[in-house]
Amino acid sequence: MIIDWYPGHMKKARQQIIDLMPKIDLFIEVLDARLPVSSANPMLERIRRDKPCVKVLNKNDLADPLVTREWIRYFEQHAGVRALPIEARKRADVSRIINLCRNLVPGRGKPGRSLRVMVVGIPNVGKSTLINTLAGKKIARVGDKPAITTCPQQIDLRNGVLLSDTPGLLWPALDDPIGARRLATSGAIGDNAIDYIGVAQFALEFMLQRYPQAVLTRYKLEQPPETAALGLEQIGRRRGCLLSGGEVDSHRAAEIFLRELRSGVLGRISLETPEDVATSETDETGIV
Ligand SMILES: Nc1nc2c(ncn2[C@@H]2O[C@H](COP(=O)(O)OP(=O)(O)O)[C@@H](O)[C@H]2O)c(=O)[nH]1
Ligand SMILES: [Mg+2]
Repeated sequence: MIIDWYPGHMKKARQQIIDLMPKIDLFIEVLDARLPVSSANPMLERIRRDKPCVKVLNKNDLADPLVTREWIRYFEQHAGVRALPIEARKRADVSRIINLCRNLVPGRGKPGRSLRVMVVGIPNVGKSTLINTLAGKKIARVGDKPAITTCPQQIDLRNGVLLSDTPGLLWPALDDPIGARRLATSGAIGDNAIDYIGVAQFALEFMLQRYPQAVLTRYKLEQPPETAALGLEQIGRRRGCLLSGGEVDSHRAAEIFLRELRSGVLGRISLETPEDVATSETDETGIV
């Protein structure tokens, strides 16, 4: 999945959401539970103003449950916001979203006064999957490059909720280099657009700090490698990623490591915590 976001695309996507605002009571913002701040686009907070928002932390099956609990507490401190960990394919999780939506907009969600909802988020967080589960049928294509200029229709979910069939598309915010590398690690950025080895080294360094045992066990390493570059080389050797001269093919090793990390075989991993985000905000303002 590659989406090339140019200023023109961003302006159009933003305008599309702004144009629909008068017809929306509430946003369902889809975030990746493994990186719920880096997978958000702060522009949404600016344009939604006081409009209520249910933040769904999707791909909960891949995220560290303890960290996800911290994130839910973090988001629920904000007025007009509720947060929920979900797996977008699970009907039970998705019914909980509808209940939260009703609670946030008490006057709506009844026959004649439907609750009008729009799903928003950056590419690859699971918007289409969620819309399909909400609608109970396949109306949005999963894993496909979304069209930005289609004419949105509302779907009657027959439970007092009207859902925009086209997700509000936000672009990944790549201005913070650490956030961008977390996004690349998660698979949210087209693989052709990333420095594969650099991202794998970033991810491995992170794993060796936060989840060292998962790496040691998975790749049968006796002790933590001194650097991520050395670690990637050891992983490459373990997996037989060798070039003709016997050297490790770092690119293949990087591919294997990132694929396995993303698929969950190294365990449930969260790439950022509320504390990480608070620290980086302090750094930016210079008040360390
Ligand atoms: N593990 C996991 N994968 C998910 C979940 N929800 C969606 N996905 C996968 O994430 C990818 C992107 O999903 P999609 O719905 O197309 O995202 P969109 O670009 O935001 O519309 C697809 O491969 C989905 O199968 C989830 O809860 N858990
Ligand atoms: Mg989609």
